Formats: sequence, C-alpha cells, structure tokens
Amino acid sequence: MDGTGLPETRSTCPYCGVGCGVLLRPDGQGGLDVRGDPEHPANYGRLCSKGSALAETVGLEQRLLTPMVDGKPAAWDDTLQLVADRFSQTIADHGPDSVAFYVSGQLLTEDYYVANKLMKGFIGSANIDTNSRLCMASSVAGHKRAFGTDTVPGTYEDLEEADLIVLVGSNLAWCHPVLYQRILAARKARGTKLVVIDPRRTASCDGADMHLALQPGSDVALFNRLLVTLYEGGALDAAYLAHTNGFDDALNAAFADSTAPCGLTEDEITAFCNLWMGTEKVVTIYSQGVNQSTSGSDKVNAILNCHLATGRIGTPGCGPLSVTGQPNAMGGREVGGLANMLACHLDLENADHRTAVRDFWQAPQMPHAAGLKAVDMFKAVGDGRIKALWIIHTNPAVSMPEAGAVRDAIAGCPFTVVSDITAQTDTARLADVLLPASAWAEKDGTVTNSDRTISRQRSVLSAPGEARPDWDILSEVGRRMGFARAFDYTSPGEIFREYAALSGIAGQFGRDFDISGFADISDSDYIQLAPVRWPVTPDRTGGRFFADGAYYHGDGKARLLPVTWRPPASETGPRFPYRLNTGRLRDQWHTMTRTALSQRLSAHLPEPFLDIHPEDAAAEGIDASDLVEVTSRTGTCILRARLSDTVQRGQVFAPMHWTGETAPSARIDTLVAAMTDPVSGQPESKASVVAVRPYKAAWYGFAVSRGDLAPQAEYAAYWAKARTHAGFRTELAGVEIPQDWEAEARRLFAAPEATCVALIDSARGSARIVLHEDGVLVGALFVAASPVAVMRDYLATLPGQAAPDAVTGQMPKDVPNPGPVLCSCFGVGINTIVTAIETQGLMSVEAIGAALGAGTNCGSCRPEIAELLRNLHAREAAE
Ligand SMILES: Nc1nc2c(c(=O)[nH]1)N[C@H]1C(S)=C(S)[C@@H](COP(=O)(O)OP(=O)(O)OC[C@H]3O[C@@H](n4cnc5c(=O)[nH]c(N)nc54)[C@H](O)[C@@H]3O)O[C@H]1N2
Ligand SMILES: Nc1nc2c(c(=O)[nH]1)N[C@H]1C(S)=C(S)[C@@H](COP(=O)(O)OP(=O)(O)OC[C@H]3O[C@@H](n4cnc5c(=O)[nH]c(N)nc54)[C@H](O)[C@@H]3O)O[C@H]1N2
Ligand code: SF4
Ligand SMILES: [Mo]
Repeated sequence: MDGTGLPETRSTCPYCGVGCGVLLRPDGQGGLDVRGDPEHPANYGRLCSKGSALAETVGLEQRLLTPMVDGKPAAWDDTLQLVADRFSQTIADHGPDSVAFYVSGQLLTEDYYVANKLMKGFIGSANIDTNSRLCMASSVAGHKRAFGTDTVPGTYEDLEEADLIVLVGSNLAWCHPVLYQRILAARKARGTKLVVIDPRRTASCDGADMHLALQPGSDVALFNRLLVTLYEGGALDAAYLAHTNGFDDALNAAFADSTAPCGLTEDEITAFCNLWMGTEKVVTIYSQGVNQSTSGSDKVNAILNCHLATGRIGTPGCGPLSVTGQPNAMGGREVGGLANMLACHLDLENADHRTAVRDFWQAPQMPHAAGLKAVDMFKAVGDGRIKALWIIHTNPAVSMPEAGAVRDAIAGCPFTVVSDITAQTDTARLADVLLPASAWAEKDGTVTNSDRTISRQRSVLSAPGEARPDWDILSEVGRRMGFARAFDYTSPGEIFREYAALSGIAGQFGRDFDISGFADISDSDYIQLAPVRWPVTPDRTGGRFFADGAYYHGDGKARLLPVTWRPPASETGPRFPYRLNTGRLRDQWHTMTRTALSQRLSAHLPEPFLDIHPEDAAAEGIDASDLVEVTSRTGTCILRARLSDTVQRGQVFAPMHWTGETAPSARIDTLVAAMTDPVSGQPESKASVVAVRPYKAAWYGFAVSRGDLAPQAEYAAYWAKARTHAGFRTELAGVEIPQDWEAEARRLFAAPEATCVALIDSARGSARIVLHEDGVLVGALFVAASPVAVMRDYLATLPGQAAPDAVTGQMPKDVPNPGPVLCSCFGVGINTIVTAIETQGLMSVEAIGAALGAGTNCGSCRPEIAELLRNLHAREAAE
C-alpha cells in the first residue's frame, strides 16, 4: 500500500531484457503511477528513462479497439472464425507449410507457448519464427555449440562481483541502462574496470577505462588474439579444460588468425589481452554488435572459447553474459519460439524429444525438420509459398532487413493477420485482418529476463474496447481450427502449469530448462509468484551453471570451436563507399509505437539522423544540419546529417526507430541487405554498404502544431514528426515548391478558417506562417531555402497558447532558452546545464544533479552530462 491508500501492484517493465520490477498504482481513470520495485532483484528500485515514462504510454488515443476485416470493424466471433477457416482451408489446399506465424520476444511466455503448440503440434509445421531471429539467434547458436544447451551461465550479481567487465557490441548505457547503472555503482564501490569494444564511441564509453574502436565485424580476430595470449601467458585452466573438447583446434585457428585485421593498434590489443588475462573475475557482456553479423555465431564462440579455456564461467563474477534485448526474448527461447527449436530446450530434430512432446500434447502430427527462419520466411511470403501469415506483436515491415521487399511481400500475401495494440503501424496497415490485443498493463503472464529470472507481468488496467490477451486470441483460433481440447485454456496460470509440467519431461531427458517445481502451482500461487531464477525443481532453484564442468552435449563436455575471422558480407567499393551501422537511441523503443506517445521521451532526439565523420562529410560536401540521401542496393533514405567523430571514417550510423508513421523517408531497414549468418540465420543489421550525398532540397521547413499532422508525400519528400508537450514538431523538406505557402499551411494544420499572420519572401524562398484559432496558436510553419534557423524548442512550446510573436521564429530576449532536453525525467535542457556549469563552476555530474536535479532520477542521461562536462572543460583548458 502507498500513502494514497490505493494498492500498488508488482509487475515488470515491458521494454528491455533487464526485466526491471515495477510498482503500478492505477489512478482509477485509466492512468497509472509507476515506480521501480525496490525488491526486484534486477533493479532494486531503479528504472531508466523509458521505464520511468511508462505512465505516459498507456493512453488510448492510438489503440486498436475492435477487430477489423478489410479495414472495417467486425465482430470477434466472425473474425476468429474467418481466421480459423482461412488457415484451415489454406492448409487443406496447400499443406501445413503454406502457412506461417511470425511472433515476438515481447510476447509473454504463456502467449508464446500457445502459438508454438498450435503451429508445431497441431498445424504440423515448424513455420513459426520470431523477431528474436533478428536479435538473439547467434547467441542461441553459439551457446548450443559450446554448451550443448542455450543457457546463460551467470547472474546479474556477477556484475557486482567482477573486477573487469567487457562490453562487446553493446551500448549498455542506452539499451540496458539499469545494468549499466549497476556496473557504475560497482565501479565506485570496488574499482571494477570497464572496457568497451565497439566501432563507434557510444555513451557506454563514458567512464570506461578502455574503448577499442575495432573495425566492424572483426570481433573474432580480436578474441582469437586473446585466446593466443591466454595460451602464451600460461593463463589456461588445465583442470577446467578437462571438461571440454576442441581446445587444440580452437587454438590452431586462433594462431592462424593472428594477422587478421581488426583495426586496432598492437598496443591496444596487448593492453586489452593483458588486462583480461591478468584479471581473475571477468564478465564479458555482449549483444547486437556481436549477434547481428554474418559471423555472429562465430563471434559468440570466440568469446566463449576464452571463458572456457580459463574456467572463468559459472563462478561469482565470472562468465560470458549475452544480454537479451526484449523483455521475454529469453522466455521465447525457453518455450521454443524459434523455427528450429521445440519447447523447453528440446530439439525439434531429435526424434525422442519430438515423440515425448507429441505424446504430452497429444498432438496429431509434428514436423520433423526446422521451419523457415525469419528472412527465408518473408522470402517465401514474397514468392507465394506462404499463403496465410499471422504476425503477432512485431512490426516486420519496418524492422526486417530489406524492409521495402518485406513490406511488398506482406502486402501481396493472400491472407495476412496482424495482432497489435494499434492499427497505426507500417505492418498493421497491410493486414487483411487486424486483431486488437490487450497491452502490457492489461494482461497477465510471465517473462524471463537476461539472467533467467522469471517474473510476473500483472494486469492493473482493464482492456479497452474489445481488446483481448494474445494467448486468448490464439487459443480461440486453435479451438476453431478443430483442436478444442488442446486449446481449452481459460487463464494464463493454466498454461503456465502445463508448460512447467512439460519442462519436467525435458528434465528427464537431462535438459537444464526444468521448472517442473511449478507443475502443480495453484492459481493463487501463480497470482502471487515472486521473481525466481530457473531451474525450479524439487532439488534445485536458480544458481549459476557450469562451474562444475557439467555440460549438455552427449559426452557431458563443453566444446571450444575453431573460428576464423571473416569480413562482413557486403564489401564497400566506389559505388557504396560507407559501412552503415544501425542501432538504438536512449529514449525510443524499436518502431516507437509506444515510446513516441511520450513527449518526454520524444524530446531527447526528435529527428532521424545519420552520424558521419566530419572529414567524410567535408569530402561529400555535407554541412552540419544538411539533409543527406543515403542509398544502398535496396533502397534510399533521407536523413539529417550529424557531423560527429563518434563514428570512424568510412562508417556511418543511423538509428533504427523511424517508420512510415513518423518519418517515411527514414525507414532504415530499407537500406539493410538481408545477408544472414550461415549457422544462426540472423541478419547482418549493422554492416550494410551505402552511398551518402547531400540531398538537394528546394525548401526546408519546420512546423509546430497542436494537432497531429501527416504531410503530403507529393511535396514533402522528407518529414519527421515528434510529440511535444504542446502537440507536435515536424521537420520538412521537398523539391517541389508549393504555389501558395499559406494554403499549404492551412491544409497541413487542417485549419482552413484560422487567422493567419504570414511573412512571405518569395525571392529568398522563405515563408513564416502562424495560424491562430480562438486566440491560440494551432500551427506555425517556417520555410527557408536552406535548413531553417529558428528556435525549435521554444516554438514547440507555443501551440495552444496565444503567440503573437511566434512569426519571428525567435524567443523573446528576456526568456531563458533551455535548449534541447538532455534529462528527460526532469526536462532539463542542455543550455540550462551549460549555464549552470559556467556560472556555478560545477565540476561533476553529481554537482549538476544537486543543482538542477538533472540525472538524479533514472540516471540514463548521466553519460551525456559527463560528455558535456568533459567538452566544456576541454574547451576551457584550450582557451
Ligand atoms: N533504448 C532502447 N533500449 C533497448 C531497445 C530499444 O529499442 N531502445 N531494444 C532492446 C533490444 S530488442 C535489443 S536487441 C537491445 C540491443 O542492445 P545493443 O546491442 O546494446 O544495441 P545496438 O544499438 O543495437 O547495438 C550495440 C552496438 O553494436 C555496435 N556494433 C556495430 N557493429 C559492431 C561490430 O562489428 N562489433 C562490435 N563489437 N560492435 C559493433 C554498434 O555501434 C552499437 O553501439 O536493446 C534493448 N534495449
Ligand atoms: N537495422 C536494424 N534493424 C533491426 C535491428 C537493428 O539493430 N538494426 N534490431 C532488430 C531487433 S534486435 C529487434 S528485437 C527487432 C524489433 O523490431 P519489432 O519487433 O518489429 O519492433 P517493435 O516496435 O518492438 O514491434 C512490436 C509491435 O508489437 C505491438 N504491441 C505492443 N504491445 C503488444 C501486445 O501486447 N500484443 C500485441 N499483439 N502487439 C503488441 C507494438 O505496437 C508494435 O507494433 O528489430 C530488429 N531490426
Ligand atoms: S532498464 Fe529500463 S527499459 Fe529496461 S527493463 Fe529496466 S526500466 Fe525497463
Ligand atoms: Mo532485439
């Protein structure tokens, strides 16, 4: 209970795989109070900026409230029957492999279990794959090759026990911020060393002892050098190696790789290898810079080789830690959501496993071979082999490589069903049938985070309109396809019990994923379930794996793999001279369907961009704030250039978040080639090749508005919008100059009758138009022949207010200009921080926090504040 008397409910944050516990208190009007759960073992009360802003994303304005068939509202009963009939008919006409499900690491375990059971057990195809293919597949493959099972050995407590933490291809400060905060706290307490291995200088490099800006794709070469160093330095653990096979081959491959280029100096390599070798307690954390690569599985095994060879695995403060991206990426792996797995770490292609699961499910048929992995699945949709497709909780028209072709494939599929919470996504717009799903705060189930901790998500809000939970929709369709008994679920607890019982059978096969301790869990115990790390059996709960050297290959040993460096699949050349790296921003989640609803989160970086090295920009004739056209073999994007030496020469970086809904020319995956890792099938999302040139716009615009707007593609070839406290802010540009800017502005802001103040200078190509209705500003448009210089953050505050001077585009002199927001929790702008540093002589992030509050809530902005401090002090020192 809380001071207000309303009960708080424990649940889990629906974003990243850290899996933070939250305490939710509904306000009785559809809103929520959210705070970190002080007792949850992932976060002990901390939350990052996204978790702190959850309450701002539960509104209903964009929610899908009823089923839709061909764009029209339809009744649930008819719609479910239609989905079941179309899938059944397609299977009858073309066989089970003519249908597919594409699901998500954001589904709850119970949803995932039902989807997997329906496809693999009852439809009889393995054509179910998940966006985890784009995310964790290389880690899964690497784990299975080394350990004989897909298991994360350690726990988050290792972060507090380690003396050295190495981040490989992981921008933990932005993507797993609460783990990063835990590391910073440990650093303070015990001086833990931190090394970042990333071609780009990221926020995670702030405060790191070493940043190794290796060449993209060269991680195998670096970790092979480490293996050789460990051998030559006598740092191997002979006793532990007795629990492994393959060391000699792995070492020979490593020796053969010793001249492979990784773009680092010999001194850097030696310093890193000696630090690793000389520190007993090492945790190596890795994520998409490792996984999303055509050598992703080999990168994983190169890292695992070093931990296995030194026995640094499964003991406190030691081990490899593959951090999961999505909140239930791990649960999806456990439940068998990938096309090549069965439930509970059992293997689809193992006849004994298959028979056991079939008997347990009393399934009519089971596929014998792996189904189509994501990239191949959408190719099969494109060429007509898949004729009915159900997409659940993911937005592949944006997030798949070659997203243009994927969008066309989905559009051309004879029958596409999309389950989502909103109809306003690039994928949902292509669906024949749209099914309204209950959202995070409305549904019940479990998720597993990066360190195997299973936590409950609990419903605290009632589902709006006719929305229903995903497990319920899937079960309905299963029943209507003729499998009434197998899908007769009435609650997630019932599904969890069945799943736990199945895991007991896996346990009998000697598999590690065994939660059979929950096979008889009562409904009330399920409701109360506290966070718990698996396994959960009568003999054992939680703990670490592999310290004892017991592995899950047939011979009980681990394997070291001989791995050899390979460059990324696409080569740069005269036509496409730049390597395109892509990734995430601090305050947005993937395709933004939820985080873009929060004005606080949208303030951090409101526009899509391309980071390019200043010397490359100069060579291409690109100035700061110019728009650039980025072209690959598969597409073209228009993005804002940011000149930055955080990227190396020849490399550019763009965020993955923008979509047809928010910035149609910035759908970055239209540029990304669908090249995959041969073992894992995971696409190389971070190493495509592109050309970059200035985008010659005839006009540039900036608009603020009270209402939402969608500029016409005919004249605005580029636009990008973001939510603000007062409405929206939108960047625009185009090659066609409209005849009449005032008419254009009225159309854009849907304000035909508004009073207008306009300053139009046709000769210079500039226009400033401010529209008022009922005495308040409804829209203002600023146009110029070059990127518009107006006070954006100030203008963004004006919609809804009387703003007679808005037409100047500038702020009145007597009002302080806070500048772009850095701390989203307290809305503190850069200028405010700079002024405080300069006038109050503040020297540390802590001092700034004490003076302004910035950085004192979630802490996600602390690396950026530190960077600002460093830059200012460096400038002072130079002066
Ligand atoms: N704010 C935010 N947090 C998120 C998410 C989000 O959308 N927004 N999504 C979640 C999900 S699903 C995931 S999977 C995780 C991803 O978390 P991360 O993997 O940390 O995030 P990314 O930004 O995709 O990529 C990490 C880094 O890999 C680097 N990199 C690129 N190529 C190479 C290479 O060849 N070698 C090495 N060593 N590094 C390379 C990039 O420069 C980048 O900084 O984040 C999760 N957390
Ligand atoms: N270039 C490039 N591409 C990438 C990556 C990259 O680093 N670079 N990263 C890849 C990775 S690691 C990932 S994980 C993917 C993520 O990519 P996606 O999974 O495509 O992205 P999301 O925006 O998370 O999509 C989730 C969808 O589910 C909907 N949704 C929300 N709640 C619910 C619910 O309760 N039920 C249902 N049914 N729907 C719901 C949301 O509205 C949204 O449309 O992107 C991949 N693509
Ligand atoms: S780190 Fe942030 S996004 Fe990830 S689970 Fe915790 S609060 Fe949510
Ligand atoms: Mo992911």
